Amino acid sequence: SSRGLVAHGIAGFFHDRARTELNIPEEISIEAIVAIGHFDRQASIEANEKPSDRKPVGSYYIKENLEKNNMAHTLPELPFEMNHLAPFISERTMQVHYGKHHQGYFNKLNALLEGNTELLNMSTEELLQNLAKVPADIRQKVINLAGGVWNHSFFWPCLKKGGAGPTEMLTAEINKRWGSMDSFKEEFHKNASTLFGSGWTWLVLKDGKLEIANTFNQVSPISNNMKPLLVLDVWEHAYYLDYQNMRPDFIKGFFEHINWEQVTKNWLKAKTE
Ligand code: MN3
Repeated sequence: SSRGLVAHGIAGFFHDRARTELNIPEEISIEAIVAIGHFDRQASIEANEKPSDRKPVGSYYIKENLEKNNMAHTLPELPFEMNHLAPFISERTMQVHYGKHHQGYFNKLNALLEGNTELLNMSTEELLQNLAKVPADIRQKVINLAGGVWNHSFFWPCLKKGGAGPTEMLTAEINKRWGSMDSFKEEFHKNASTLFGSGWTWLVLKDGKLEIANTFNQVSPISNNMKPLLVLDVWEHAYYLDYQNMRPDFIKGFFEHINWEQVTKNWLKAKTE
């Protein structure tokens, strides 16, 4: 059945009904709400309902929160064209990875949280940083799905073809920590190539220090007080069409496609937080 979204410009006759059906607290003005759930269009037509009889179900969204959260759980635009990274990452891989996997995490997360206004009004970042607020029976699903959303949204801007190297300041920090850029790459490569199964290899700021860390499945370092600066997705779906089982070749290509401007931005932001 099709769903009609009850969104912007809700007709006046709908206000009271929406407030009642969706339990919108008195202190929230109807103008502050950007979308109030949805109604079942097909069922409504079949029942020969007048629009004023339609009952909204689902959730209401607070406009201010949606803006703050960049529309809560909607897929961000890719910062480049699908074929931008080829042949390092082919257009086909991008279509599947971004269009199916990343989109899939959004869809499943939205479906999971449907009806839970408190959680829907938290950004993916807030969810992952406040897992204790998530009911225990859906917590693992939120780790998987919100992690899948956030990690991929963080990953794409880390990639770029033909970018410049790290800034002098960041290079100095990496040298201080690993001795040289080559040693940093060597350790990153080792982490990424030996991660068993599915996961991510990160450069993070942890207690103010640069560290390389692996996370499994969709676990995000932001759930563990780390501030991500750079990441590589080493799930098979990230490279299998282009490299089959040769993950090390994919990692080698990654070092040639790091958006160091973005990493520097992440680093400067992490340092001041
Ligand atoms: Mn992935």
